[in-house]
Amino acid sequence: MNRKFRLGLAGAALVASSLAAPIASAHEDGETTPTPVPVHMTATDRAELTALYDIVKPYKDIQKALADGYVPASECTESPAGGMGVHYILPARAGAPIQWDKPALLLYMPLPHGKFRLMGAEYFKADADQDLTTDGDRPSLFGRPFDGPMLGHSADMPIHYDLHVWLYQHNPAGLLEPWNPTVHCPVPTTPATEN
Ligand SMILES: [Cu+2]
Repeated sequence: MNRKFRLGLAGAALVASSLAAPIASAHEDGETTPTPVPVHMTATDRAELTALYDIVKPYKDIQKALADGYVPASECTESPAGGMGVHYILPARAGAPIQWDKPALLLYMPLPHGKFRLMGAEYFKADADQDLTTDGDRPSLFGRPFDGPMLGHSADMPIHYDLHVWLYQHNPAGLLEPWNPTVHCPVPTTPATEN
């Protein structure tokens, strides 16, 4: 989700990206080099994160995502800090309790000819009290507190927390950082104008 209105509570987690060790099963498909899993993670966090690569992998085929009920939830999203691509959301999961093996959103880079390349996943949790100044219900996954609470990015989206995981698109800012500086949305093609 767009971070235009993001509050700055998650900055401390930036240190998470500085210490790293390789992850074994991350990129057998060789598409990109995912950000290594930080070494400070607990064994459980590392195991879950490693498993997540395989859980999300079938969604490299966007038809699989559509068949499972994911629907487009944003245009290609970009900020000065980087991009997120296009969000696809599974609405039932977005309203359900956070489960590490069931991310509510998928992140895709739009490609020419209507194709999409899977970059990662995102978790979403509505803020229980809808108050930007309190964060007593902030979730964590993989040892990383969610970003937020932040305003919804559309009229029907509540104040919420979210967490991005750049499984299949290396993020030099960190595996769990919201914006990926390597991601740039395609320049929209302007229709040819008559002279
Ligand atoms: Cu996002």
